Amino acid sequence: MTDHATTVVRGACPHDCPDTCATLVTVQDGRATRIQGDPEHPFTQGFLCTKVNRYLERTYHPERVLTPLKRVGPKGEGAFVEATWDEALTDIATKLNAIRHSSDGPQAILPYSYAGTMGMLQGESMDRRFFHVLGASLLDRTICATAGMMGMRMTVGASVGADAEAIVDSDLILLWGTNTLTSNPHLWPKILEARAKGTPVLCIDPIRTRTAEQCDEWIAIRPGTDAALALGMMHVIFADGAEDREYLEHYTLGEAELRARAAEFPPSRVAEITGLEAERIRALARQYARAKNAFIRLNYGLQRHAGGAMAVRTIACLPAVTGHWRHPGGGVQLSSSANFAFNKTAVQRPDLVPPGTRTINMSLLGEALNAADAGVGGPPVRAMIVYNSNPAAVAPDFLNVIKGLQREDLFTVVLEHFRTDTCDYADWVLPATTQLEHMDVHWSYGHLYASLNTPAIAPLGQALPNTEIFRRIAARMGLDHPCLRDDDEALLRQSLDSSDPRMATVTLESLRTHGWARLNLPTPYAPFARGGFLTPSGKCEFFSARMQAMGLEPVPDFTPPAEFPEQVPDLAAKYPITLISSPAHQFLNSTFVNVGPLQRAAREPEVALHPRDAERRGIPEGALVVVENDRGHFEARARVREGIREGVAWAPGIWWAKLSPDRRNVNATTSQRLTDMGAGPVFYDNLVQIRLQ
Ligand SMILES: Nc1nc2c(c(=O)[nH]1)N[C@H]1C(S)=C(S)[C@@H](COP(=O)(O)OP(=O)(O)OC[C@H]3O[C@@H](n4cnc5c(=O)[nH]c(N)nc54)[C@H](O)[C@@H]3O)O[C@H]1N2
Ligand SMILES: Nc1nc2c(c(=O)[nH]1)N[C@H]1C(S)=C(S)[C@@H](COP(=O)(O)OP(=O)(O)OC[C@H]3O[C@@H](n4cnc5c(=O)[nH]c(N)nc54)[C@H](O)[C@@H]3O)O[C@H]1N2
Ligand SMILES: [Mo]
Repeated sequence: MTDHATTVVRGACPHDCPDTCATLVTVQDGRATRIQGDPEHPFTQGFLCTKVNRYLERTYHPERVLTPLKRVGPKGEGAFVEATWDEALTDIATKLNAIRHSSDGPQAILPYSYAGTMGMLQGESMDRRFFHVLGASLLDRTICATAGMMGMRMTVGASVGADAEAIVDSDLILLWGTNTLTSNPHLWPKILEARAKGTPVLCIDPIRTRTAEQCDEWIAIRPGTDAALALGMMHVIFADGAEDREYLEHYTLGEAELRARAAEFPPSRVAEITGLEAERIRALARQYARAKNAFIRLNYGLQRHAGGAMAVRTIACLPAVTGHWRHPGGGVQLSSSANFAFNKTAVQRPDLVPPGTRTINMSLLGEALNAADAGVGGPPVRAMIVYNSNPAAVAPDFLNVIKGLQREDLFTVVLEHFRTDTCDYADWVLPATTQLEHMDVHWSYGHLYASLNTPAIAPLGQALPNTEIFRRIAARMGLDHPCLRDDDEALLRQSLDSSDPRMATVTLESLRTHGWARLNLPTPYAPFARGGFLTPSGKCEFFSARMQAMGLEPVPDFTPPAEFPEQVPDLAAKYPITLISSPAHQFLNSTFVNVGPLQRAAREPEVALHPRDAERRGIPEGALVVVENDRGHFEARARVREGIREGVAWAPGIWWAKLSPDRRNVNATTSQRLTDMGAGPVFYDNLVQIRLQ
């Protein structure tokens, strides 16, 4: 540090990613000049991803929204004029109060948010209080992870799993439905460390992703069939007598039922379901059983199918069958989120929700905006306040969502950094601060460190933190509950006011000093080494009485995708290709799509397909194609490649519709069906046809 005006500010990456990096932001004369990963943070390891390396470019982007914007053209056109905060707040307060006091009442107002920022403050604090005091509809935030979360909850009891840092000591690594190098890149150096000691790394994915390419083996499973593979592995393990009898006896519930179910899945049957060779299934099972502490890294890809929760649940049984939980580095990890015990009750005040308030599933936004009674009883949705989300791009069944957003009688307010697709339908766009400009505190879903984000620079233009925007709207509406006046510092303190022993190391003092803190858990952490499962029985529940009570199959099973060709032969004759639209390397969901170098690196909306599928349709490499089904269609550039299963296509990333050739994106083809548990979307359970444009 040579210049006196130069400081380095500790921060946290706010994005929806398991890695939740600790950042160091260099500030010179009030301007951020550099962002880097904290070299001391054990998971960040001093590097940032392709996207967040461009965070300053995104923050200072010439197209940042820096004043309130009022719509002047028709909805969807994107014509706005600048306005003052005073004009914006007056109009918004007047409109929301009119709805609140109308016969429809406050439940006609819908919040819509997800994880644009994962921060405790800017993501889920004052906003919740505001909507709770107002009595607005509640939002069920299902769009990403609820199916998998339920699968874990029913089996091991919570979103808790093997400690990612302990993977370095694992003796077998299965990357199962996860594109690690893209979606969880900071795990990769740890995987390489294990591999240097001789640990094999296998990838189970219908697509030969950049991760699969680096692995010792790519196991090209058919989409949505993972539960069958796991049951086939158990079949072989039980048949060989390779299970851990002692672990099973002490720490699991329903062994007999699981054995009986696994018996129904011999490798020959599993081969038919999964499209893998029976011999390969046997070998995988034996390799797994021989290992002592195999690490299964699941991510969310395989739960975006109708049987997604069951798939996660079934795979999560494997380490209990073989006793791999006994050793650090052994087990399954989907998420580490339930280890964090921030005081959400204090921060969000669920006690203020009026009794009987309805809940609307965010994955059914199209339905909610178009149904007279929002599909769940109660008044139609007359106003929607969107923040930390871009539903016009990310929600399933795009055409229905757009039809809803286009309603002239819907009052829409969007808090944003940029004029996203959703903003084009807004009555008001309000300028929000980025992570460099506001305070926040973060948990993680991929490791065990909490982190503090200290603002590095002053807000640009007239941008305000989400918390402050909700405080101001509340005040202008005349909502006078004192909790609506707490400032960010107070919210921060309340969030850390936790009596949970795991949070003992996560204090304001430790966070202010180091920027981050590991939860008060042993290092390395083996959560279920001696049982202690978080289920009602305290055991790993192969048999789930809770699922039985919900009317669901209580024992692990294979639940086929809703659009599984064998089950829907007529549909499959018309639409024979399963379309997976998983994350693009250069984007974070629909964030960063408008950042020049990242957009150029991602080129344009693309769809990769197998050479035989391409040939059959007369599609040459690079041709413009239409991807379609009965729900809708979108255009993309064909990429013909071997690295994909026949019958599967891959359209990476959630492009902004307005930056796409036909002003639509992949969600024009996805459905509003829901998963078996958790009421999540089934983005990859999606049959399409592809033809030359
Ligand atoms: N660069 C980048 N990183 C991201 C994101 C991003 O958009 N870009 N998004 C973030 C978010 S919100 C999330 S939730 C996570 C998601 O992180 P991941 O879960 O890793 O990502 P997905 O793409 O959902 O799934 C990963 C892989 O699952 C495969 N897959 C799809 N269906 C199946 C199946 O049925 N079985 C199996 N075995 N594999 C299947 C896909 O081909 C894909 O390669 O990533 C986060 N990180
Ligand atoms: N087809 C298909 N659709 C998908 C997926 C898929 O794999 N395929 N993935 C799904 C998944 S896993 C997820 S998690 C969802 C993601 O859906 P979203 O959570 O909506 O994610 P983003 O598209 O990144 O949009 C977040 C928006 O929040 C804004 N933002 C960021 N920080 C702040 C802030 O501090 N304040 C305010 N006001 N705004 C902020 C960003 O500018 C951005 O426009 O998409 C889902 N949709
Ligand atoms: Mo997600």
